[in-house]
Amino acid sequence: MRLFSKLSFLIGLVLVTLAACTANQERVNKEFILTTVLHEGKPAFLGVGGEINGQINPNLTVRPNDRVRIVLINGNTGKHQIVISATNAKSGIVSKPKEITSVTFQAPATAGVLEYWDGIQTSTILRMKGQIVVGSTESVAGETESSQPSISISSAQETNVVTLQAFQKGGCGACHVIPGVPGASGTLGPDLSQISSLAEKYITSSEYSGNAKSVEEFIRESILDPQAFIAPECPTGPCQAGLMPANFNATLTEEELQAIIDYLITPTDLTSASDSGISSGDDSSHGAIALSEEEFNWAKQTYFERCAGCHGTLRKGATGPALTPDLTVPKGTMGLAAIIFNGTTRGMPDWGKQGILTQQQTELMAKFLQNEPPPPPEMSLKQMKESWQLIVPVDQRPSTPQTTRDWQNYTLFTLRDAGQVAVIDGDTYEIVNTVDSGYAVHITRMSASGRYAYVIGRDGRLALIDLWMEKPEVVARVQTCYDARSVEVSKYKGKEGDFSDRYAITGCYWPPHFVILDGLTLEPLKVVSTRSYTYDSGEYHPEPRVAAILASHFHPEWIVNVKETGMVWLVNYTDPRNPTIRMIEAELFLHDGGMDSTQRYFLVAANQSNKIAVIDLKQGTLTSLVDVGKVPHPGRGANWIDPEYGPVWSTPHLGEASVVSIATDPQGHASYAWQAVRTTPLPGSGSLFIKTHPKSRWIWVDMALNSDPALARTICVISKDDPTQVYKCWEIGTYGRAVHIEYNKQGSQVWISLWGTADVPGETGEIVIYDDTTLEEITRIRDLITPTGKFNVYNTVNDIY
Ligand code: DHE
Repeated sequence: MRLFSKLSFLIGLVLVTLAACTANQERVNKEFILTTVLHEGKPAFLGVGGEINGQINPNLTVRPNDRVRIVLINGNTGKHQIVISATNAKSGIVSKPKEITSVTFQAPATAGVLEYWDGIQTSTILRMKGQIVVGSTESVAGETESSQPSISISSAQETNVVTLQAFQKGGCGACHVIPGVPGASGTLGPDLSQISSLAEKYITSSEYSGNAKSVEEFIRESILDPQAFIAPECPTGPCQAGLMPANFNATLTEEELQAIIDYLITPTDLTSASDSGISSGDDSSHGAIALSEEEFNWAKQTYFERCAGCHGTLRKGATGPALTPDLTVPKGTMGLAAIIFNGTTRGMPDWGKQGILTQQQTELMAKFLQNEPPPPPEMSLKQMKESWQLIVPVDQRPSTPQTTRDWQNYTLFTLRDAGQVAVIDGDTYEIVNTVDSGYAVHITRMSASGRYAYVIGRDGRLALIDLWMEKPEVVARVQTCYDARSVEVSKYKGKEGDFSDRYAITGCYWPPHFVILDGLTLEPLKVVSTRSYTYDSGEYHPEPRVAAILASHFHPEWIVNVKETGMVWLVNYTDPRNPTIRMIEAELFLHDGGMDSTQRYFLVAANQSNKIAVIDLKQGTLTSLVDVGKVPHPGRGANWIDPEYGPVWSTPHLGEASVVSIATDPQGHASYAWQAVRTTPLPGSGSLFIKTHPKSRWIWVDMALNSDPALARTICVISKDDPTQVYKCWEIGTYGRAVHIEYNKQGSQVWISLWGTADVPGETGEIVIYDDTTLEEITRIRDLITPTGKFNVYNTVNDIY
């Protein structure tokens, strides 16, 4: 029996290492875990978990065409490798105790029997081999049961197995530290190492709001009715109400619940007692994370729509953490579902609480995340050209503006969940037209003349709108990728030529590339991959996403921010089919940014590095890396004159409640230049955008992603005369989030979105317009579907912010 020692812990280890051991990115439908043991004096494979648990050289039953993975844990010191007959598939070689490897292969299309064996221990090959039975589940299950020897398990061992399974099923380790439980090192909830003594303290304190009279009752209450009492201390600060799932009543059996309670009161040595070799409850090995085709496709699409932006299409992490199976499987379905449903204080949205995903859907997503990420498709220039539609050729478009409105004072509003853009007259507040654009529209940029608007959807679909038409309409469309965030135009006019309205560029998250297009027709001209090496350690990165793109006024160049490699690429578009690129080393996780008031310097947030990189667009060099607060998110930032430090550019933060201002005047205020000279506290974190205008005395800032709903719909203004503190904050509505600020052309009014919920009548969203002098509300444009970003034509062309 000692041969199976510590096997339960090995399971945890398997789960941690699973993805790393798997080269193949395709979805696995069937998974088995084997370990090596001495059985009756000879080496053998032992099945771990699920239907093969405890069986020597088990038969592995699969269906035709299943994608099968066998994970091998070395149970001793010998060298081992799994080889599959007739497929050429073999695992790596393990030689140290607990070392793990795996092999993934495709089962044949027809029923039959394959063999697996140890490719190293050839002298004992007769003992270290088994069958892979390809056929219907019913026909092979009986065979498996009857033909394989198995190992009996003591009742003490069984109890510990139930305990481990219960912790795994509850996903407790995702949020709590629980000594002795594999992978239980979460920091979202209280550390449970000393829960007995803490429970005694809590139930006798005056703050206690529950009904428990004993430690056991306290733990039971905490699991079944988590809102009864919120523990005061969590590892990262005060514990948050609503984070602990309230559905354990339905998901844990009484036996499992009692096992958890007993263990937390009196932890036992699960290690020595788990000689049985039984799984700790890993659900990956027995299909609990399996999804039907339909569920998998839904989850894949939902991941792309909701999660890929922060966690990466390949799930390797970016703004949010990596979500590869080695990291997700140890958290378990319930642990992951809890995080998806409730969100986290570190910025993960509460998809369940917001009513966007149901409990069942969060569990589906949790299962999806424990599977290997499906490989996303590439896109060629040919495919882009096939998607290209020239709806109104250039010579059939108006030669002069067909409207009497001041089209330069149009503001284009993203109606995010409607997949539309509204063109609104800034003088009359009338909606001039609403046009269909891509999915979850992200941003709009204007051509250098202002006549054309380029709208990019998250699905990589780009729409070109002609603002000179009496009713602005889409004149061309194209799709340049599957996942995009940025678009920009050629703006340079000077000694090196006049490139106004000539070219456009889209920046993609997936595939990781940028595409140069004809600015008037959207014909795709050139695709350039950003797959490359990180600026610092030179690691190859398969998915360096294109974040912000801005057009330089100093050279015919675009500033392309390559997020994961930390490089700013200056792409010269003079000859767009043969572009030259100057690569500037900056900092990892470049995201969004804007220019200083002279437009010579570009300031971009390296958000997860808590820095702002300053690029000199005249010289094409990195000027400085400035330390700011946690997770800066400037949008394009705000330029203004600080009474003490002269011209500054400011950014708020997602991760802390402050606006930091960086001095930007190396000529007039050399001693302050490129330093973070001022921090103005805000009432909350979660800021996405800041804005001002040269004529304004205010700086406006939102806190759209604050977890407190009241702060999320609050806007603050800071006075340029006294920037030491906010001047005033107020809620702009009774629901939703106040997000993104824009001025009208005159710089006299401020437009803010109240971002609601698409399917809640009366709360879908509106635009609130304020007088910038008095801060009084002027009017509201109501019943818009989820308005988010907004872009005034004149201000966007001239980079006024
Ligand atoms: Fe954005 C700008 C990426 C979520 C509204 N956003 C940007 C830019 C990038 C980016 C790279 C800079 C573009 C440029 O200047 O060329 N945004 C991302 C994400 O990866 C992220 C975090 C997650 C995602 O899934 O997309 C994300 N963004 C959002 C939102 O949830 C917002 C609030 C609403 C929405 O669109 O769903 C949102 N992002 C905006 C807006 C801008 C923007 C309004 C332009 C700001 C400006 O003033 O120029």
